[in-house]
Amino acid sequence: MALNYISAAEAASLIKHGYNIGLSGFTPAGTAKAVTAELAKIAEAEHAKGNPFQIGIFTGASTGDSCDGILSRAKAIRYRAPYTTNADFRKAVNNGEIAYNDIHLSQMAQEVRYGFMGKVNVAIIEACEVTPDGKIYLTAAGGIAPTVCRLADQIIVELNAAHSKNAMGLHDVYEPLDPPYRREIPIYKPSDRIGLPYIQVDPKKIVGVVETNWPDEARSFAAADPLTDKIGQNVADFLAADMKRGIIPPTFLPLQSGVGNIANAVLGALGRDKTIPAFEMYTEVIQNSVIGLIREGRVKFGSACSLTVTNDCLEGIYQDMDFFRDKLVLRPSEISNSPEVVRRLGVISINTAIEADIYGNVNSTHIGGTKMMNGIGGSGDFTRNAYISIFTCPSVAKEGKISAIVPMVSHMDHTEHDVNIIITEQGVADLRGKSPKERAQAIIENCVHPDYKNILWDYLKLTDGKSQTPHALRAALAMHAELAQSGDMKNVDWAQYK
Ligand code: 0RQ
Repeated sequence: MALNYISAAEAASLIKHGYNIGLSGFTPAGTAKAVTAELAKIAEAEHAKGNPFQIGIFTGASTGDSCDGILSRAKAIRYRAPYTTNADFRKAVNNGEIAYNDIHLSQMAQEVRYGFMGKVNVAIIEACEVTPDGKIYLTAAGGIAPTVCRLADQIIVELNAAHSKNAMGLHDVYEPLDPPYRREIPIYKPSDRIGLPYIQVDPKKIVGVVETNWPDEARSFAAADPLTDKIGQNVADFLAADMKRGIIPPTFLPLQSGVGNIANAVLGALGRDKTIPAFEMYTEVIQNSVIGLIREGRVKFGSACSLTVTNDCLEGIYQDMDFFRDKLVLRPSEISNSPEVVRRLGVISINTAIEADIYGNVNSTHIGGTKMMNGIGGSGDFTRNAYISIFTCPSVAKEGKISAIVPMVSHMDHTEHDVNIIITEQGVADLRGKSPKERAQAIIENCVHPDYKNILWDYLKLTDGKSQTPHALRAALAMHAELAQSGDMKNVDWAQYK
């Protein structure tokens, strides 16, 4: 069956008000771009005529501006799941304009399959190659593409020349069966391949192929600075010490690391610490730093869902594919983030917190307890199932007016039961094997900024000091309330809570 080549505008016109669209991609890597950009124009034209036009978006993780940004500015999104990083989307969510369902990334594909979020009408899949017999070769990410391809009534392929055909072979496409027929996911080491290098679809469902040449919209990262370098060094020193003590085996264990500048700095420090042997990654995103470490031989293998790298870095990978082919694999997000596989492999997880409390609960998603930042992403998939779960963050934010360590988190994503280690530039709190009261001592002593240490010791004096988890409930969120009122948590006055 011949493929039907159409324009992005023709493809967008197939998407109707009320539809749910399923997208390829994970972070801006591998996301559909051209059709969503045209869809925003349709929404604006319909709105100008007084007609409603809104859709639901199901995707792997965040997308680029040509999806979440353009569509939220056009007020074309009714519903979306999961993780996102776009500033305009965030504004719309916090204004109450979009229903945002922030779920664990490993659960996205299965919740779509289970029917929790409604029907997938159209899938838009970015590819580096598509064949008339229905083989779709993905680009820089796995995401939920296999699932939405199978469930959607219609598939639109964005055949993007900005991705080299050398990406063919990078992917390992595997979709588990649903309960009660599900079996184990047979990955026993990060480099195991268990599926196909392409998605096989019924070619009759491919209603159009849109040829584009549109680079990924990945963010570039700020250069490491003394603060992120110190956090990274603290992580590397902690892991090296745990290996010396025999807690981490001498062969080391696979690492997961989140996105952002701190994650990049952590990987940099681990790469430099030659007491740590060359290691593997079983992670969701591979950033520039990991590619450098693979080239240097410090990272032996990288299993991930996406190559969230700058475009020059991606180009370098495509050009050197003979070198990278046996050192990288991209998987669908329910496999890259599978709790089952993470626990089996003994992955060490390293993610960034917005804030943590003195007992080890972590907030990864909300500012001031109510406003969404980005979402939980894959941090929960890895944290709860990790061999050692680590959270990093600077001890203060906003020029020291905010302490990242507070008496009680204003929103909780990762509970005290899941969080093993908290690391700031001040030091390391090892919470393993400790009771809540012991954890509070470790966190305040080792992680809190000097400006806030006495404030938190004084908070503990308001409690009975004896309960399993001592709190003074009226005062537990007083530092947040103080920030909202005076703009500086340091102004908190405990006297009124005595
Ligand atoms: O504000 O943007 O105005 O400067 O929050 O903080 O320090 O720039 O850190 O970019 O690494 O983001 C947790 C959001 C950190 C991210 C989070 C303010 C701070 C700044 C951003 P500005 P930084 P990062 C892998 C795993 C959840 C998902 C996850 C994230 C802004 O890492 O989304 O881990 N994680 N996924 O000033 C108020 C505080 C604050 C604060 C920081 N306590 N109160 N504002 N900020 N702490 C990825 C995937 O799953 C795909």
